[in-house]
Formats: sequence, structure tokens, C-alpha cells
Amino acid sequence: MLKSPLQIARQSYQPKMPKALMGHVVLREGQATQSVADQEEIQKLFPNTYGLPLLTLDSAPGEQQSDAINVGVILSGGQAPGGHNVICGLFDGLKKMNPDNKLFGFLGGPSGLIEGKYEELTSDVIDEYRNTGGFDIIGSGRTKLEEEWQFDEGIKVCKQLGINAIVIIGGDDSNTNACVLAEYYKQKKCGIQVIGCPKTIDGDLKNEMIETSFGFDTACKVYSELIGNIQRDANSAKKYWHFIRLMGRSASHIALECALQSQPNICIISEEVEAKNLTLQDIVDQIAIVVAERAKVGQNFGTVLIPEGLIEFIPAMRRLIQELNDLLANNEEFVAMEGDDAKREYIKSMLTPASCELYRSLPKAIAKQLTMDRDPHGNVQVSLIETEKLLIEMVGKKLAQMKASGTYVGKFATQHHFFGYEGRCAIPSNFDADYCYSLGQTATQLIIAGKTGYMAIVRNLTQPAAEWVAGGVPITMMMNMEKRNGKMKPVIQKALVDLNGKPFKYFEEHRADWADADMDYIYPGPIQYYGPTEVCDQPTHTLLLENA
Ligand code: FBP
Repeated sequence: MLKSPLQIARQSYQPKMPKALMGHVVLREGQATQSVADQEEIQKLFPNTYGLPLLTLDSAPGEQQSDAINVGVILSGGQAPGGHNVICGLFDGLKKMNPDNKLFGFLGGPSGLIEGKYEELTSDVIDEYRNTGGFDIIGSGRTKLEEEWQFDEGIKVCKQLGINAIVIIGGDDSNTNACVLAEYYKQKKCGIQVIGCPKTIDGDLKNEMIETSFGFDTACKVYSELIGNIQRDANSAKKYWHFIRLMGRSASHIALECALQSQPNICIISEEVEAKNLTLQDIVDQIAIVVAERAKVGQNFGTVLIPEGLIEFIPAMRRLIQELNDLLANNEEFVAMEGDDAKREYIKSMLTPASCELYRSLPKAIAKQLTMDRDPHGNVQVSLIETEKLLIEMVGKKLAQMKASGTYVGKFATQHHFFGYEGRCAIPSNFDADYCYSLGQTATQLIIAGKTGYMAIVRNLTQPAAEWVAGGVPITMMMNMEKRNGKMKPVIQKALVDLNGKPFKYFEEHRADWADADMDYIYPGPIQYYGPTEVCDQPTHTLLLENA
């Protein structure tokens, strides 16, 4: 296979590791834990894995060895830079303990476990994927592991392969499922441990014990580089407003981090929109004011960052989407209708007056997207809704009105962008390469110690890697009860942007300056892998502010 010089160089990069993971690693048990909320219900649902102690790893003199074991690994959900390094860390950790230890990768995500699709990961395979982006070593998938028949199929496959433990690398939902699986296997006494690893570029799997999910660092750096480049272009040509939508299904962590890195003129934070009960028109008006202010001094250009999940955080919009979901679920009458106009009239006649007014106010193309793009559960797929185009159109209209009334004099030429897939498989930053490799090594230690129902964690991440602290947190500790598909379920709490947290507070304090015509943009440039540590090993601004 042909490789770029950087690919070749990265293959031999040796990830930095915490001292705690060197030599003979010992495990110290901390205090017993409780779930973050709904303790009684969670304990009832997880009698075998509830209340376990926190674990910390430490280095002791001597060599470490284990009896031969076989381990399976699954990549679950959306790609995130560093996933391959979790697998490499796991592999190296296992082989160091006993060269007869084996690692099997389940193919195409959780379905690989149920369907018995796997590949043994030998050093030849592993070496090809060291420090690379992507999940292509074994592929990923979004099959949910939540039903007993799936767990039982998993037992059969593991027994065939002699697998003693499964590592699930995934986001909040996948780790919730890892916990359910761990509980089931412990209850059945089938001798299969389950360990989770915190993954997602969205950055919403974090809490008191998890400082950040892996992949967030690299993805945000890639997007910030692109935003910086666009800002330099905007500042050179001085003729376009760029509307940039950024991935992150619900939470706005990515948009906020990119704003901290690049200082755009405007960045919308969905969580703030919801907290202030803003309407779509409020958001449009706010953008239009900044455009008009900059136009007064001849700056007819700028950047606007928009989080992917925005539309669902606008309370009135969420109600409209909910009404449409209910209205269109299994609605054969609607499906049989011919012509967009007939469908539009039908919908208008069925909505509540408030939702109808909002629906009518939307550009026709967007209103149509709301009624067409539905997932298999009947929900609108918000990620397919081009919010950046919606805002461009509405801001354009508002500016036209302002021009007519004499409050705006300027030109509003626009470009739209969506950054998502560009960042999900980038070559992991040193931070993600090191962090993920350590997570993999930590998972090995938890397995060797016979633990199950734990997530591998590495903390103290704003310090040099040697000082990082590795350990395990019982997954039940992060759980609470939430309504999902009409039923109360135990789930890991999703972390949205904390409006009282330091990253948002910093943004709030500075955004007026960033909107200002005299303010300079920041141009972060591309991720650097070789060079001074202040250039190559910096964590995200979010992490630095949170740990400050
Ligand atoms: P995970 O939560 O599984 O990590 O995926 C995150 C994400 O990248 C979101 O940012 C995005 O909305 C979604 O996946 C896109 O999903 P898909 O890959 O199925 O298009």
C-alpha cells in the first residue's frame, strides 16, 4: 500500500504514556460509588455491578504477567480519531503480559459480536494502524446491544473463541449498553467481562470522572484550522459572510471549542438558545445586528458558527418537529398525496396554530426537509437539515427589511459550509494518540484484574502525559433514569454545554469583542505532530479552561 511521508512517520510514533502504566501495574480500590441520580432504581436494575469502587492504577517495581486470555474489541458508533490507538494500546498491553494472549476484533460494530463476524488482530495488522485515524481496522456500526437474545448470541460467539473479556469503544449509549451487557454476563456467571472506553468527537461523554471523550481534540483542531483558513480568506477578499455548521448531534461543545480556538464573529450555542427560550427569529435578528454593525465600517464579511443540533434546541421548533413526528408516523394518507403543494396544505391544516405559523415562516425547502427526511423510528434527522442555509435565507430577508427602513447599508454575499466528516477520521493529534493508547493499556489492566462493568479512564489530562492518572470508573456511577421512546431507561447522562462552566463563561465574556470590526481572528493552522511541545501537545481550550 502506498503511504504519504507523514503516514510512514506516524507509524513509528511511540505514544507518550503515564508513569502509572509502566512496569508492574497495581490497582488500588477507592470508595464505593453511587449513581449520579435515581440510586434506588439503578441499583435494582444492576444488582451485580452497582456500587463498585473507583479504581486507580499505579506502577510498582517488577514485571507483570498473566495467564493466557482472549479479548474481543468492538468499535461502536461514529468514527473518532484515536480509535485505532485504543486497540493498539490494548494489544500491546495484552502481549506484554503474555505473548499467548489474543485479541479479536468484531467486524462492523456491535453486530459483529452477535453475528460472529471477527478477525484476529495480529501484530502485522496492528502495526499498519498505529497512530492512524479512522475505524477501518475492523469497521464500526450503530447496532444497539440491548436485547437478551443479542447477549446470548454474544456468549455463544465468545465461547467459541475462548474470549474472556470484551472492550466496547463507544459513546454514551454504547457504554450504557456495555454496562447492561456486563450486568447480564455477571448475572449469568458466564465468565465474560465487559469494559467500556469513552469515545465521541461530540465531546458530550464527560463528567466528574471523564475529563473528555477521545476524538474531540483532533476533530476540533481540524475544524478550527478550516475555520481559520476561511477567516483569512474572508479577511483578504472582504466580500463574504461564511455560515459554517459544525457536527455534534446535540451538544454544542464542538462549536464552542472551535470558537475559542478561532474567535469567529458569531457563534451560536444551542444550550443558551434553549435556556433563553429564543426563537428562530431572535437568532436571525442577533446575526443581522452584527452584520449591520460591521457593514457600517465597510466590513461586509465575517464568520458565523452554527452547531448541528441547533434546530432541536429552539423550543418552538422542537414542538413543531414533535408535532410533525406524531402527524407523519405511519401516515399513509400523506404518503399517497401527490405534489408538494398538496402536502404542504395538508400539514398546515393539521398543525396547532403556533406550529403552523412557524412552519409557514420557514423557507419552503427547509419546511419540506422537515417532513421528508425521517429515520426508521419516524424522527426527523436533524443532521440533514441545512440550518446554515436556513439562517442565510432568513438573515438575508431581515437585512432587506432593515435596508428598506434605512438601518442597514451594506452587501450581504454568503458562502455556506458543513464541517463534520472532514474531522472524524483525521490522523489523531498527539493528544488523542497518547490519550487513546493509554486508554487501551488501562483497559488491559482492568481486564487482567478481573473487572467488569467499568469504563477505562485517564485523567489529569492538562498535565504532561507522564503525570496522567489512569483507572476505572463503574459505569453505573454515571447513570440516571431518562425517558427514551416513551419508557424510563437507565442511561449515562449526556453532558451538554454548561452555561455556568468556564469555557462558556470565557466565550460569553469575549464574544462582543469578536463580533467587533477591529478584532483580529485567530488562525490556528494545521495540527502539528513534530516540534515544540507547546505547538504539538496542547489539549483543547475547553479542557484547559475546565481544569484551570
Ligand atoms: P457518535 O455519537 O456515535 O460518536 O457520533 C457522532 C456523530 O459524528 C455526530 O456528530 C453526527 O451527528 C453523527 O455522528 C453522524 O452520524 P452518521 O455517521 O451516522 O452520519
